[in-house]
Amino acid sequence: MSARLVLLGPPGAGKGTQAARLAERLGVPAISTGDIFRANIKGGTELGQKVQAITASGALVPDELTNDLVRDRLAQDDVAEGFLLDGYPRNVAQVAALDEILGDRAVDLAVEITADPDVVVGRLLKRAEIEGREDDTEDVIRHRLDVYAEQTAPIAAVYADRGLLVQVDGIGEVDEVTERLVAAIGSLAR
Ligand code: B4P
Repeated sequence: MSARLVLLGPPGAGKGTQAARLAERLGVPAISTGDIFRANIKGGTELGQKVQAITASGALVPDELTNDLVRDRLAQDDVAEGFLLDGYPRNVAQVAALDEILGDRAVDLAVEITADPDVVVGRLLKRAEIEGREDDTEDVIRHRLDVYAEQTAPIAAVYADRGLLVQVDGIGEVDEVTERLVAAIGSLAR
């Protein structure tokens, strides 16, 4: 079965963590714009050089760069059976760009992982101790949460208006959240 999903949620809600698990259950690739930017920064590519300071500040990368990257990725063969987009779309303009990229092959479902800001700050500060991600300092995390509230949260309403939104509580053990997500996406999961 083909499944085309987008995963929404504030930083630290567990998108990256759950995307890998869900993609495996669905048999589709997980595509994380954040991971792609980080890989480019690490590899010192032209794109990486353009976005390094932006991602470090917690701001959104300009839409043209992000949309082009997603357009190229969704043109690859491995998405024929579907995909799970993690961290994209992230504002209303990116929703429109994704609609244009997909044409008639619209998204099947938008899954929003919800989590309290205090919980996500705690999780991200813990990750900072382990991974040392440049954008996991308390100030930048707070800024990412503001950016989420202002620019990303409104897109849940866009998918809700289309009857495509499901919300899943992201608080609890990782396995517990995975099972909630699998239940929420229902027959799309194996
Ligand atoms: P992302 O990589 O998407 O970063 P994120 O929102 O923090 O999510 P992430 O997936 O890393 O964290 P998760 O919640 O899984 O974006 C980074 C930056 O890239 C953005 O700020 C922006 O600059 C740029 N960017 C990306 N996409 C863009 C777009 N479309 N447009 C423009 N710019 C874009 O996990 C966080 C932590 O919580 C982990 O340590 C995890 O282990 C832990 N955790 C997860 N689930 C847990 C649970 N149930 N219990 C306890 N801990 C848990």
